[in-house]
Amino acid sequence: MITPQLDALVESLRAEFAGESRGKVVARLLADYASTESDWRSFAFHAPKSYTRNLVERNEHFELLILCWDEGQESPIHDHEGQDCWMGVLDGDIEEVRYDTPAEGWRGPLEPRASATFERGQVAFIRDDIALHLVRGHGGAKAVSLHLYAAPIDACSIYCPETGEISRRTLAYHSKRGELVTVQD
Ligand code: 2CO
Ligand code: FE2
Repeated sequence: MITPQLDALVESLRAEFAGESRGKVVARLLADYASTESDWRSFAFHAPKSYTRNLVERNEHFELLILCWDEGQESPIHDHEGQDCWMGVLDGDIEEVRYDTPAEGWRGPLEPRASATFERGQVAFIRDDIALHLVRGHGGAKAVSLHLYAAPIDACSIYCPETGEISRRTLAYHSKRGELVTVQD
């Protein structure tokens, strides 16, 4: 797989996270890549069952993923394990719905706090002390997004919108560097 611009982005991110100013220019790097490049397409796989998580790079500092959202697909309401999460839009429009984290032990329906739509080249940021969120293609349409977690996350908590019930979800990869690793129907 020949992906020179995506490789260049990974190298720039590596240099950024190796330095003192952890993550300071990450949003700009992701925005520059998302708004101008398209060599991510060889790493993007849509699947009918759920949105897919496609690994670009993973090291001790960060994890870079391409997420593909097919028509009508959305994430559960979830947190990010205390890590920083940037989300840039590569194709289509992405909607993010934010929720307040319920108080410890609280159970009941979760009400959205805010919703925002991002277009190609725009970058959103979230962390657990900001909000929980749900992500989907705007209007149920297809979309592709670029996610960076610092540090990598292997699982997260998901919240039932009707009851507030919390459960754990393992975060799997659909592909790694363009090679399929799971079969989804
Ligand atoms: N955090 C979700 C995941 O990694 C995607 S929503 O954007 O952060 O599957
Ligand atoms: Fe998320």
